[in-house]
Amino acid sequence: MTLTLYHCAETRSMRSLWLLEELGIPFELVTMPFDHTQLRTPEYRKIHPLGRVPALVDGDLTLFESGAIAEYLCERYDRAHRLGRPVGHAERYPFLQWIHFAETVIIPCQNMVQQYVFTPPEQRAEMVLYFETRRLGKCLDAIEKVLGEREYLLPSGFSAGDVGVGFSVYFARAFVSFANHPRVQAYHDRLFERPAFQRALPPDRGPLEWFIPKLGPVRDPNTGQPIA
Ligand SMILES: N[C@@H](CCC(=O)N[C@@H](CS)C(=O)NCC(=O)O)C(=O)O
Repeated sequence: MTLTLYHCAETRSMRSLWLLEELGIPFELVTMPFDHTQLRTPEYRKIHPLGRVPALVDGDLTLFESGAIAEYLCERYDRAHRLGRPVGHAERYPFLQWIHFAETVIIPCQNMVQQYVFTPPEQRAEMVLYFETRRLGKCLDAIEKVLGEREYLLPSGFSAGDVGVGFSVYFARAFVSFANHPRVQAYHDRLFERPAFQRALPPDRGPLEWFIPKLGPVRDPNTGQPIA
């Protein structure tokens, strides 16, 4: 078995790790610190040209987009189609939509991490924080609406789409209150309980502990309530 995942805890590579855990297939995990000490080495940039995570190596194949990795793992290793929806399946295109919607949800969060964690307080752009929080809220509205009809994003049940979007929802909880999104809250809690999700969490620290203490006061622009 030559399947190797390059990973930083609780970043987008958690999607790939969680999916591998759901699939229950053997793989090698290379966990790196979320800084430039290993991500930007020439050696790692031969695997991921931007020096980011995730990257997946399977024999001669190297992939470095989390959505593509999800599609590949489902097509190559999900023989029973528990997590994927193959070509010809009635839910194929909604499935792909949710795999990629995961990025739409995480991008406002990424921009807020850049603002809150990597930008000195005096240089933070309040309007960026405001716009991104609003944009994140709209994403949660869309998920809330779908979950009004079912427990997971697709009518037939849990899929790799929930892994992608679910990680983004897990991450989003640091920046927005779910008070106005009770179904998203229940979805988050349902996913959090999954054994495969638990195995994808870092063993040595609490949920999102790597940045939540650095956020300071975060207020939801919709409710005015403090978040973290
Ligand atoms: N669209 C890419 C984004 C990858 C990405 O930006 N990963 C972040 C972690 S969430 C990263 O590695 N950042 C490190 C850096 O930019 O130095 C994917 O989904 O795989």
